[in-house]
Amino acid sequence: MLTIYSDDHHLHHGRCELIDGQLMPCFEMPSRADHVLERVKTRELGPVQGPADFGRAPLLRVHSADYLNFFEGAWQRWASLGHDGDLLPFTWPARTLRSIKPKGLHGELGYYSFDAGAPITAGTWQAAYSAAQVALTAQAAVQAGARSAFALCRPPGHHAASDVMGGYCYLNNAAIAAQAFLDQGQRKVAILDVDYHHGNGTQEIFYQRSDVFFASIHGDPQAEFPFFLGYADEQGEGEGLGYNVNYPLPAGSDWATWSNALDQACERIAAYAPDVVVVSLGVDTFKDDPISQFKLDCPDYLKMGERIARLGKPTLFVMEGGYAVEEIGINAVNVLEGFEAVR
Ligand code: Q9C
Ligand code: ZN
Repeated sequence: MLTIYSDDHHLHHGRCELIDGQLMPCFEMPSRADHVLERVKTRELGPVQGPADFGRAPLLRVHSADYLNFFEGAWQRWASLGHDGDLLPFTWPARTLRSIKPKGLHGELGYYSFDAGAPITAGTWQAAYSAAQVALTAQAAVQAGARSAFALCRPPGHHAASDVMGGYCYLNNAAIAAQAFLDQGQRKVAILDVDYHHGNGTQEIFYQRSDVFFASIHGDPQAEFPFFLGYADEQGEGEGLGYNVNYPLPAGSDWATWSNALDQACERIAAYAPDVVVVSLGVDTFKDDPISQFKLDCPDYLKMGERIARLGKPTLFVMEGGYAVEEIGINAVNVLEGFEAVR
């Protein structure tokens, strides 16, 4: 399997995040992608190539121009105010306030974010831009006829909505790739999100559309981030009604519980009969993940890949979460090797 990877992810290294009332070093750190790349190489998964540059146009198919302009320019505005630490939002247009866009940097940042989990640093735009190009380059390989490809994206993307960042995510790599498939002549794309957290950004982007089917298996938002989306009654809206499915699972879920949801998701995807499948590949479902509550073990990821392969569709894997840094490479590449073992 071809892997697309860019060193530019090192340009994004947030300093800290607030967890359980404590400021902690960011769990979403550069060594995550380094470990996955290392495992891709030691397992000889296949060639590793850098991304091509498809420019801004494919990003604009998913994100608003105002949002991209704000994100690209935010660090300069912050730096010109004399700061050199991470730019973090701290006030959002919650229910009792107005959803207006103030002119100042912090007001605008609150408008374009939903949590304080997406720090903007000097290199964040470049890293996120390159991650989106990584996804698009892997997408192009599948579009050109490859059975599968792996977009080793960092930062991740599935929490990023059309004009909102959050949850370590800025640009929705999987959504950008899914839209590119459609723009290049595919008629139906299914996105399977196996990250521990609900893919709220991806769901929002395609919620009113029937040309993208979105299925997500994740920690029950009653108790887990992102809390305000990802419930089982969210089935799509308008044209999109029936093209969104959520499988919220309780804390402590192991492979038996999780794989039952995967079987159901795959049956729904098979019934949709997509031309291509995009997998939002988070491996924070791992038993030792420091911020998650599922109990999957390393060999389970092989079975995950096998089940996805049995859909029999061209498949693009896009890296999302996974914070047990020592095992992230083993688990992510196990999914890819499980996929490749099924012919
Ligand atoms: N600072 C992904 O796995 N945790 N994102 C809440 C807030 C946020 C996870 C802590 C978890 C986001 C791509
Ligand atoms: Zn996650």
